[in-house]
Amino acid sequence: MSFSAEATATRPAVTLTIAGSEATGGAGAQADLKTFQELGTYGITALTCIVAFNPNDNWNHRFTPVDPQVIADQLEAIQACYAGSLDTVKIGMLGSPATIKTVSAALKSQDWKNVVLDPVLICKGQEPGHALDTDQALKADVLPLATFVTPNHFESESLSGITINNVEDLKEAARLIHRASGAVVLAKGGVRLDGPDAVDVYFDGETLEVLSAPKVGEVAVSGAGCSLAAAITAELAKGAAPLEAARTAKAFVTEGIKARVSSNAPFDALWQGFAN
Ligand code: PXL
Repeated sequence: MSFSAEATATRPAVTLTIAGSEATGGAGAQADLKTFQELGTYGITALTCIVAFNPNDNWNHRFTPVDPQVIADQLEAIQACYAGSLDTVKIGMLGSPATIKTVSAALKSQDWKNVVLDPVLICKGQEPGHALDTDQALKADVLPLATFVTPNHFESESLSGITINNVEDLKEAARLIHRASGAVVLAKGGVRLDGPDAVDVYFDGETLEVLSAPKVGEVAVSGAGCSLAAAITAELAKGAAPLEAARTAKAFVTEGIKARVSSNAPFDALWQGFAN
């Protein structure tokens, strides 16, 4: 293989993630970029915050927001650089109302084909109360811009306003979130619902489909949610229909969980490179 500077005939689809750094590499922008690479899209990143787990305090999150002006600068560079070819974005952890304002202003400054929102309201180990003002701002300023939203169990309860104990509840939540946002919804039960399978509910306003795969253990793996939404983003950018993107993403994440990487942290991390 030769590495020439000449333009290649095929250009990869460009996928942007607006997300936080999770320093140990399991979740956040790192998971998104690895997923984009594996699925053949050209990944770019605007960082919203830096998360550093504290090994001396139960691996709790230390959260540092990136200055809103610095977020705006990154997005300005990205949007100028890829004007005309950037139409697909994934939104991960935003973390504060100020960040949400900055990101929603940048999103509104251009047209998008796909805005995939992983409405990260809370991470493992955080208190729900921390997320309430972020929750409100996300609903008001970003959810209306989303074309595809991937809430987990907690986020589905928060966005739908109902309690979710089983698949029927998850279906109802998916319908309610679709009605409120107009977006395609993949509401994730993951390991949170009882039973042998990890069940997610897809609803696009017409088609309701339960996506199911045997659970790989009963413990949540770091990066599963990020990688799922990133895989949906990559598939949509390559032209897949939403249901097909969701199916491919679910299969990708299931394989990535099977190949998970353990470390000295008390949770494993999904490995996107399972095929290598
Ligand atoms: O998995 C949710 C998530 C997203 N983004 C960042 C995170 C986490 C969880 O730790 O740190 C940056």
